[in-house]
Amino acid sequence: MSDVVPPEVRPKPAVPAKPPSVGVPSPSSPFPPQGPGVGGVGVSAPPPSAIPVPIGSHGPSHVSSHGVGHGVSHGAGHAGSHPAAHSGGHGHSGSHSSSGGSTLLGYIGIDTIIEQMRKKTMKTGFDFNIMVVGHSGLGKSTLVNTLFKSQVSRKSAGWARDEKIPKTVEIKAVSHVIEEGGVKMKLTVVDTPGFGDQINNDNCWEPISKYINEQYEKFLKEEVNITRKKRIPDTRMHCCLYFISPTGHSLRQLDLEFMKRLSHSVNIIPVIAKADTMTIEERQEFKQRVRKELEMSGIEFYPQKEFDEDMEDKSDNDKIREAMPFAVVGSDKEYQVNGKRVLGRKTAWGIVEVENPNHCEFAQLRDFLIRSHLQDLKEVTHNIHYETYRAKRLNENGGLHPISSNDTQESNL
Ligand SMILES: Nc1nc2c(ncn2[C@@H]2O[C@H](COP(=O)(O)OP(=O)(O)OP(=O)(O)O)[C@@H](O)[C@H]2O)c(=O)[nH]1
Ligand SMILES: [Mg+2]
Repeated sequence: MSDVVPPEVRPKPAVPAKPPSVGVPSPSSPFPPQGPGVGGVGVSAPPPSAIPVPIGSHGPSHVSSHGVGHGVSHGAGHAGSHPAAHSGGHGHSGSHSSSGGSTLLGYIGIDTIIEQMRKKTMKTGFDFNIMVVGHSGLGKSTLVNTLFKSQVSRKSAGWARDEKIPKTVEIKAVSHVIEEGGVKMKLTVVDTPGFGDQINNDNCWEPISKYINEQYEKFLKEEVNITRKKRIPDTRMHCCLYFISPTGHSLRQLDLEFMKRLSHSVNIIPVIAKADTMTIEERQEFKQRVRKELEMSGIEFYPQKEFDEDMEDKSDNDKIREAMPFAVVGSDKEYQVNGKRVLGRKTAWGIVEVENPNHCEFAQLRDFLIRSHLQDLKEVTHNIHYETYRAKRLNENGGLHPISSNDTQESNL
């Protein structure tokens, strides 16, 4: 893993790294043991314990989170050397064995599963899908561009600099295959039209809710097909960045309503838009206020407390929950700052640097999404949100039987 990324593109994660948990969780976990769709790695710089795991439909992802965490240093360091070391004798017997059986056999090689999983992930790659939602004009489309032009995907830097981003009028998915250290991630960001402009904003969440459910439906249809694809393309939304207007005042009723409805079908990550319009104090105060209002309205955003798997998870996620919602700034323009090209917004009093943690929390958001919680976002999507949709759909159909291809059922989940 050490040759994966050159050190200069590997800044320390701005949020505490969370070791990815893979496959079947501990018995206390709320997740049922579902295979497909899970898997993934931190893209830019996985924490030491972040080992890629396959996403293939029935890949060997059934390892407990602790198993993976421990296996990494062992597997990564020794895989390859072990088989040779053991072919000639029992040099390691005793040191690796804990039960009577394995004492007799010596080293078995269970820890090489990590290396095997890593190789599989390198081959298959994985999908990661993000959606941006919120009131009109809050910088959603700009942030989509920022994500692709920032350190998430430096390679895609060829763009028309002076092109103004038009108002978004339809749901649009933009995808990019990003490759790092031989691991391929297909990152899709789904841009949505802003809402709140109409005189009547009733049910303005419907098109977005429909889109989310359509992706679940697509996946479900593939799953219940008699001849299933070896790997089902995953277009399900793994998270939804919900843009909050930087008003400094209470959240709008529409925001609360929207988040409440969506939070049952997708991982909601609230973000404060256009953070450059607030002072540091205003930003801190507003963040606190938003957290409180969300709590009072019973809106659970990601990472949801109820899905913390253990105390370590809880303590890591508590820190993140206290830092949310991340206050972000978006831009697709580059400027020269101290001899370096940076993404930023040029103002009369200076340049707001998008990826500078002293200026805004975009880097924190990016690290949280990709370096520490990517795997977990995929798991919660698959094991909780998709599972809820699937159970409801299969019940509606009176059991497990294939759904015909012209069945255009839409769920009101
Ligand atoms: N100050 C500031 N302005 C921003 C930021 N991000 C985007 N903008 C500006 O806000 C305006 C709207 O940006 P868009 O990205 O089109 O906003 P949107 O949310 O996609 O708008 P709709 O498609 O209408 O929903 C543009 O003039 C952007 O340059 C930001 O972080 N700070
Ligand atoms: Mg837009």
